[in-house]
Amino acid sequence: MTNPYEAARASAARLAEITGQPSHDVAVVLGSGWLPAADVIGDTAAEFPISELGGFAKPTVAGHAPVARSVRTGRLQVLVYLGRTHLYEGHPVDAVVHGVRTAAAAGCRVIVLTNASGGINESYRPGQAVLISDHINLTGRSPLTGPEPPAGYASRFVDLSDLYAARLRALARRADPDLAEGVYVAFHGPHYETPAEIRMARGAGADMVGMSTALEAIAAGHLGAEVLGISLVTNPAAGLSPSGLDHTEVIAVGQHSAARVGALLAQLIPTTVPAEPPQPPRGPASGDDSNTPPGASSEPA
Ligand code: 8IG
Repeated sequence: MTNPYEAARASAARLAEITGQPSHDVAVVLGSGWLPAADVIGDTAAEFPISELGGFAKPTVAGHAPVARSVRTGRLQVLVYLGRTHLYEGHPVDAVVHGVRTAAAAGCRVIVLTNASGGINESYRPGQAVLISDHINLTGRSPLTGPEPPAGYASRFVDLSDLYAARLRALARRADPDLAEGVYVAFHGPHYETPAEIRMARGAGADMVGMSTALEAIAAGHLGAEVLGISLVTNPAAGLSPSGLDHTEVIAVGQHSAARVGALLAQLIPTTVPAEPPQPPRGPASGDDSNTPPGASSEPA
């Protein structure tokens, strides 16, 4: 059996073939309610079923095949997943994080994880987007379970102190100064929490609750990518609303807010990867007529 890192490299190679793009710069995972954002991030260069990349779990929902897009915005090539694999579908953790590992293998140094969540912090309103400042992983799982990763990869004992990069959160607040920040607690699901579990999570410092993102963030951080997490709060968590949890309400709130959060992503993504630092001049100003092959240095090593 191939290890998950090799599988991701194979998927990244397929991605390059399918899209004609040797690498991608930023990946975006669109969670529930975020789908319309896909159309405003940039110009779609390619759209394909993720099954063509290999290594992804078979979807548990029949009917529509999950797709990804290669999107251009400015000088950046963005890999957009229009959906994700959840642990609660019964898939192995490696399948849940395969999209993120593929993105990292494709060159993405910034990974944007979006989701929909229940609000634990009672100052949050349905339809509000909140920056994830940190998480509490209550799934009981880790994408780094198993032997040490192969040579060339970081140790499985990875530091998560700045998992949701402060640099990216600052950029997001520049795009929208009203953005709140909160701690996301991930439960395994698919059932919603009991009111007692929500009281526990609140006591532990959680502001919003969901069933995704944490494992993908860990896998991305392990691969050295910077993570930006944004959660669309769509319902008060269990025990915090007199009416209880209503899935159709959750969907309606998501649809209502999608355009706004899409605009935020579209504005933010181009700022997340700094331009290459200016290169030292190499040769005559009339153009590059040197015989130096690309990537070769004219300086001694
Ligand atoms: I939308 O209240 C959404 N997703 N676990 N709890 C959990 N996931 C959610 C919730 C919620 N709301």
